[in-house]
Parts: sequence; structure tokens; C-alpha cells
Amino acid sequence: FKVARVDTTPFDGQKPGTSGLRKKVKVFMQPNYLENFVQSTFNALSAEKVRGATLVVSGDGRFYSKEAIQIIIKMSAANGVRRVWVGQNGLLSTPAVSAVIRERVGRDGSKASGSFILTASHNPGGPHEDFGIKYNMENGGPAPEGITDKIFENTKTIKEYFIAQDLPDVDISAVGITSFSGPEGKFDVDVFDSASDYVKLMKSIFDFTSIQKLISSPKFTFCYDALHGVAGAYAKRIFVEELGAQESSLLNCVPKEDFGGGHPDPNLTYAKELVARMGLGKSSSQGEPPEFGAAADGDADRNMILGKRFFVTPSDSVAIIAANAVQAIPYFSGGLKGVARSMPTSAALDVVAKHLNLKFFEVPTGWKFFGNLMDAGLCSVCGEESFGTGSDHIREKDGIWAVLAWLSILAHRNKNNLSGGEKLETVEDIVRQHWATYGRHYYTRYDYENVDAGAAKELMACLVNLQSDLAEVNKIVKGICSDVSNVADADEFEYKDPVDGSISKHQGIRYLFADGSRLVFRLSGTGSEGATIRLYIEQYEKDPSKTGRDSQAALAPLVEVALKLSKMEQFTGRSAPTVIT
Ligand code: VG1
Ligand code: CO
Repeated sequence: FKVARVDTTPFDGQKPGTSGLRKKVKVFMQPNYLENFVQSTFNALSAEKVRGATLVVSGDGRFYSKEAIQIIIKMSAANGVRRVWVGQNGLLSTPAVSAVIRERVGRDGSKASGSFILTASHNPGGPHEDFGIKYNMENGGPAPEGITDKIFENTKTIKEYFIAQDLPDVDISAVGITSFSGPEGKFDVDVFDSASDYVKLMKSIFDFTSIQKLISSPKFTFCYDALHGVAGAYAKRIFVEELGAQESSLLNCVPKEDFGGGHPDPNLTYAKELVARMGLGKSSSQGEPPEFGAAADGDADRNMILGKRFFVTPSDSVAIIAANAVQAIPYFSGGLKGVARSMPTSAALDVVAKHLNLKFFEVPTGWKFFGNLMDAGLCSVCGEESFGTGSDHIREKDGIWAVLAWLSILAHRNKNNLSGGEKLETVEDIVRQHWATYGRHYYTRYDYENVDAGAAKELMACLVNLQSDLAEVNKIVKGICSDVSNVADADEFEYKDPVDGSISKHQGIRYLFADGSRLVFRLSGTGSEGATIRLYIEQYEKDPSKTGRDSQAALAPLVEVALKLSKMEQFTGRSAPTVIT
């Protein structure tokens, strides 16, 4: 092949957000749009990460992925990349990409130094929906801000990109290596099985035999919903082929370019079918719900954990996994190095860390901040309130890992109880016991999606302003509701990375109450249109006789305070949020 140099001009708005660049498909399909971003990324990396390097290129299979993969292959060839690894049919979950970067060895002994991941995660897909791209580094984790800032700077001045226009499209549906020769020598495209490296890693972490016993017990029933995302490709291999679950346990496990028209976001609003099957929500199906249910997002890094007629908040989930990991999961049998959560995530994990005397870290929203802690050996288990849970086995959150962690806890708790007449210890039992031991963090998140960007900025600016006068804040708060405790502190969250010293500012506005309750306001960094305001509300209850309330009822006074304090309706014109989780 030959290398063509193509003239181009910058596009506005190619700034990577919380997790890469996400835009409507039609934006990405403009001539040179994807090419500019890819070349800007190559130019942001040091030469040895590109020339002669091995890159992974794959994603969640959403609409436009196949075309994007061919473009990136041709641009990689032209930029001197030696090998491109592609999951069969272009499919790799985000956690599988991270595993492949860290674990896979090519036939010629090669190792990958980075990856383009093609996904907009939990955002819908299809010709009128979202596409996305992000770059992950040699450790398998998202590019740090230093790199994403450089990429953005490059997109503003880009004048040219390089592409091997005459390279034929590679058949990514068949496993195998295709070799080409170019001006600098050989270039290989290696198409490989999407699941095997990931499955191997999971088998090295968990005790599959004990999970298999749980799943085969007549007392245990199971259901997994991939929402037509890429998780389906892994669910079949792991839950059915390895662990013996029945095929009928899998819902929506055929990956689709448009996620079947749905919103591939595993929460009580969008995972409707699973929610009904589990006996939650209004439209409960007939029959006895399964004991355990779970769902994933489009790229399979998120998870929702459900018990029979019972929802586990993601903040509780990470705390419960941390509290049980050493006993239930072989990978952690030597102890946990530390735990971490993102700032808006509830403090349930903090209480576990304190009890177990573990190192604890609070980082800004987005998985990239956990990576440094893990690389430095400071953190084993971490999570976010946004249905993200994971560990240092890779550098991304991991939806199927979280399900296997819960299955491991259930298998451990019930190991002498799988046959015979006794009742199983359920998901709900485990959560209620956890609350009895550690107290409960009532928690909810209100999302106002696609609001006017100017209005969202104003609302945030007012909240920042208000923080300078706590006496005034308390006067307003008491005027709204006399029952809530005093606001003891308020700030904008700022993070200093303990490993590299880098500072991230403006990571969300916090109002911290004397009794440990919190209100947090943030603007989302993953939307593709307008602005999304997120409001996070949390209240701690230590008294075991009061941990069983309905969470929306328990939080009602704080919700009222948050909405009035921020003048939410006045600024946004919305009388209710788009989604409550
Ligand atoms: C959201 C979540 C955040 C998560 C991010 C990526 O970001 O709040 O916790 O890490 O999505 O998840 P934001 O900036 O919109 O609040 V995924 O599964 O979309 O890659
Ligand atoms: Co995701």
C-alpha cells in the first residue's frame, strides 16, 4: 500500500468528555471528522506508541463501527503502526479491550500498546443516535487528562492526516491474520476471538466450580439482560457454556447495531424487561421471579444487580463486594490493597474501609482516575454510583466481573445450603445484613437530560456563588424544610492525584450536612446534545431499626431542599427529572 497525505481543516467541539468523544452518528459521518480525531490522537502519543506498535481497534458494535474500523486500520497502516488487532466482527467489550491490552500475546509474541474503543457506552445507537471513540493506554485504562487535553489541542490546529487509501477493506468477520506490505515494511491485521482472552482472565479470578454449583442448584434461578449490547457475546460463553446456566436465562443477548431501538443503560428505567421479570416495577410478569438478575450497558462495563423484587444500589454493591471479597473471591484472598469510589458515589464504601482498616480514596467522576491508584498498588476494588464496579484485574469498570463477584458471594454464603430444604440466603438478605452491620446510605440520583447549556451553566454558577455564605445557605435550607440537619460545609470538589500530583478542578459542587448527608451537583461529560445536570442525594442512617424505609420516601426532605436551593425548575423549566436512579 501507499501512504496518502490528505489536507483537512479542524472541526469544533472534538473535546473528549468523561469517557471519550461522543456525538451523533451524522456528525461522525461527515468527511474527515473521524479521521481528524484519530490523527490528532496519533499526534498526541509519543512516536514509539505509534510507529512499529500494536493497537487494538474494536467496540460495542454500534451503527457505524464497521466503517470506522476500516478507516482506523487504513490510518494505522499509514502512520507506521505494525499490527492492528480486531475482535471478530469488530466486537470487544470495553473491559475485554482492557484485558486484551494487558494479557493478550500475539502469535509473533507481540503485545498491544493501546486501543481505539468505538462506543458511546450507555447512549442509544443507530443512524440517528450516538457514536463514540476513546483511546486507552498501555495499562489498559482510559487516556489520562494530559493526553486527552493534547488530543483536543491537536484537533483545533490539524491540517493533514495520513491514510492508506489503496489498502483493501479487511474481512473482520473471519478469525485470522492478513498481511500487507507498505513503504516501511509489513503491516498485519489480526482478527481474533472476542471472548477467549477475557474468559481466561475471569477464570483466573473467580472459583468457577463453586459458581457452577450455585447455578445448578434447583433453589437458584438466574437472569441476565445484555440490552442487545456487546455483553451478549460474553454472557453466552461465560454464563451458559462455562457455568451451565440455561439459554433461557439470557435476555437480549444478541448484539445489535441499534440495541434493538432501546437505551442500553442498565437501570430501573431502561432495563424494562429484566425489571419486570425480577418482579419489580409496575408491569411485573407472572410467575416467581428469579433469585438473581443483572444487566449491562452497550459496551458491557456497567452492571445493575437485582435480587428477587429487590434493587441493589451501585454504591451499596461496591461496598458489599469490598466487604466480602477476601472470603468469596480467590483473586482477593491475600487481602485488599485499598478501595476507592468516585466523589458522587455514596459513602457506603467509606464505612467498610474504616471497619476493615483499608486504604481509601475519593476521586472525580470517570474511571480514568482509578488507574493511577491501581498501577501504584493502592487500590483493589472501586466503583461509581453510575452502575460501574471493578477491580485492579483491568483498568476499566467491568459489568460481567461485577455479576461474577455477586455470584461468588452468593455461592460462598450458600455453600452448605445448595441442596436440602433450607432457604437460600438471598441478595436481599445479604444487603439487609450489610445495612445492619454498617448502616445504610439512602441514595438517589436525578438526571435532567438535554437542558439548555446556558441555563445549566447559570444554575451551577449560582450554586457556587451561594457557597461563600453558609449562614445564608442554612437560612434558605431551614426555610425550605426544618427537619434536615445543618449544612456544615460546601465546596467545589478538587482532586490532587496522590500518585502523579496532577490536579483536577471543578469536579462537582458539594453541600455537606452535619449528619453526613450530601447534595452534589455536576454537569455530565458524556452527553452528545445540550447539557445534562446530575443531582446526587445521600443520607446516612445508622439506626438498624430505620434502615428498611423506601429510599424515595426517606430522601424526600433532602430532595425538596436540593430542588429549591438550586432553583431547578426556574433555570431548566423542568418540573421533573428525565431519569431517577
Ligand atoms: C457518566 C457517569 C460516570 C461514568 C461515565 C462513563 O459520566 O456519571 O460515573 O464514569 O458516565 O460511563 P457523566 O460525565 O455523564 O456523569 V460509560 O459506561 O458511559 O463509559
Ligand atoms: Co459503558
